[in-house]
Amino acid sequence: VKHPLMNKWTLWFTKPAPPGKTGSDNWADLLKNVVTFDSVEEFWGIYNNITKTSDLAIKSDYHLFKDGVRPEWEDVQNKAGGKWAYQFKNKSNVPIDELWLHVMLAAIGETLEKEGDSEVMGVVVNVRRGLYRIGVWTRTTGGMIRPGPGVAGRTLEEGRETLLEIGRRFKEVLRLPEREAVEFAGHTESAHIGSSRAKAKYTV
Ligand code: M7G
Repeated sequence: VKHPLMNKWTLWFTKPAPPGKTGSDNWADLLKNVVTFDSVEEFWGIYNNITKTSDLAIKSDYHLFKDGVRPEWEDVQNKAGGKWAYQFKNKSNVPIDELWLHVMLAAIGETLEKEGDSEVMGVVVNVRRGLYRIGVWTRTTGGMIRPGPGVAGRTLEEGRETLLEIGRRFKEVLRLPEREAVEFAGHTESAHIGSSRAKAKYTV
């Protein structure tokens, strides 16, 4: 028996850049599509057979995105969006494998947002020198949406609340204490700066 997921998901992997190169030199060449699945059983089969995050080389990433969405700012479904992110700066004391598993399960189990919302595009873990970063990518930056044919509109207040709710749920999955801040930044800002160090638009 297979337990179907609400959505089909694709796991991607970013290979570490070769020595002397940075991720920006050949971002697209380093990004590899690993596997697509749409059931709970397939998820566990894959999870049990891939390298644990804690065993990955520096500059690796895992990206778990809805099928049909590339884990890139440039994708049409991402370009007006952004990401909630948190950096774990003490790598040796962080149960990163368990945290990343919980974030993946929240994504495929659709518990990162309210029922009926479809803002979440994917989740990502970055392995960097001195830190792990986990993020949730969203379709919008929490703005208003004008109603149109086949489009349910929303007010600015509703948009903002939808986005903040994802941030709060993400923070809960990471079991962060209240004093820690999870930050949201739009991809446009990140793309301009050329890294994930864009200024936060929201924090929870
Ligand atoms: P990062 O992995 O988000 O953060 O971006 P880091 O600074 O901790 O490594 C690293 C670099 O990868 C960026 O400066 C970009 O050159 C490249 N990069 C990352 N992302 C998510 C994208 C993307 O979506 N599109 C493109 N073109 N480059 C990206």
